Amino acid sequence: MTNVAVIGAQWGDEGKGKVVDWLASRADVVVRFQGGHNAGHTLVVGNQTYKLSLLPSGLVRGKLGIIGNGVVVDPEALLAEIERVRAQGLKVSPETLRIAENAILILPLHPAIDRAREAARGERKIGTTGRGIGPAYEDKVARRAIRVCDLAEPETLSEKLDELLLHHNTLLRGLGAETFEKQALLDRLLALAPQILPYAEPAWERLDEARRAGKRILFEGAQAVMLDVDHGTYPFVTSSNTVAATAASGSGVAPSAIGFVLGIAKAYSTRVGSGPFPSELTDETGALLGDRGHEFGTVTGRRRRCGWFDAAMVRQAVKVGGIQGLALTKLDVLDGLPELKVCIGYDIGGEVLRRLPAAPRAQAAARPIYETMEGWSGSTRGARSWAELPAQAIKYVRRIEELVEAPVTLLSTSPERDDTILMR
Ligand code: 2SA
Ligand code: MG
Repeated sequence: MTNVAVIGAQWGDEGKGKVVDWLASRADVVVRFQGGHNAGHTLVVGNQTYKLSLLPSGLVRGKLGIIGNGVVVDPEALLAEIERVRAQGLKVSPETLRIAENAILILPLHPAIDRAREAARGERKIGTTGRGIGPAYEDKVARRAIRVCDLAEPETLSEKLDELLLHHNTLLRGLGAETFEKQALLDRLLALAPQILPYAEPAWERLDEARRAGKRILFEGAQAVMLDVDHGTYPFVTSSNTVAATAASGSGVAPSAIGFVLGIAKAYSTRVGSGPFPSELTDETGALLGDRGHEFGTVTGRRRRCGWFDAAMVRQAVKVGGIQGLALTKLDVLDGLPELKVCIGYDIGGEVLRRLPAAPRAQAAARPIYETMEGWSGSTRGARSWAELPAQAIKYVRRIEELVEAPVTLLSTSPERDDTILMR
């Protein structure tokens, strides 16, 4: 197996955790390269369910996990998550987990700004996870962020806190939120330092060594292409690039180190948070998909919006995300529906488009153009071979392949890791 990058092809929650877990058994190293603890990756192993946010999913299989430089790390959330999975019996130590020394830290002021800003936006809120992801990436690009390596240099921390607080306390005051005090933050970081630093290292070097030793690397994306800060439904996006190219820049490897890009798509669509969703169903079919698919946010518990599969959007995600094959998940949620619709394009004020335009008002005005397909009466749940699938379900998958212009290479038929069909 070559090195695989796994990315979401819709708006997140496509079942990346399960697929990464499936692939992790064939990999040596699993790397997270963007996002932070806004991600929620659910892994079902036997009768244990692991909900990971920041930790690379490979840890569950005892594989080396690396948190790459492209990730924003909330040190307290990380330590809490480590404790939580340890209580479930997982071994997490500097032997099994490494963190890029140049990864960005999320400080308590970041979620405070995230939430205050969302509150100020009112109706026009983005629907962020409130974890401080956006404000932390803003600080990175503004060159004032505190990085993991800074924990080893108290003077650097002190200088950077001055700059950060000058900026953020002004903002927090303007938003009518509580400000932060330097000494308290500095003490907190200095107390965290000895707990975080044992994991820190130049991760690029370890990845380079792994590559030269012929080890297989799995790049674990979070969120999805339609939440990409450049290519997604901006401004209703997350603050990182979620496309496969980020696997290289977010971990410090060459683009050529990524052998295959696997996109994950759910057999229908969901979205959590605000923003355009042309194929959204606000009727009982939407509610049915949500109930059957247990569509609630892993991190925030928010109910996810549900709708038909949007092939036009996934096709776009395939193109911009660099997706070479798709893993289609949760097909079983569609079991028994008499009729299925697939969005193949948009009608925007009378103009027909096969892609989602970039301008927000045009996106909001996009009405789905559907192709209707017959459903299937049999069950696909837990199927482990192509032969177990109803003929109509196979037709549905084949049609999706044609429309999105990418082969379906994996089919996942339940949250259980082994309920997976390798298609080619
Ligand atoms: P943020 O917090 O700045 O990244 O939010 C910006 C937008 O990105 C969306 N977003 C997500 N969408 C789906 N799943 C995500 N992870 C969790 C999960 C979400 C949860 O796996 O269930 O528990 O609610 C995720 N993370 C970010 C977010 O909804 C905003 O639209
Ligand atoms: Mg999720």
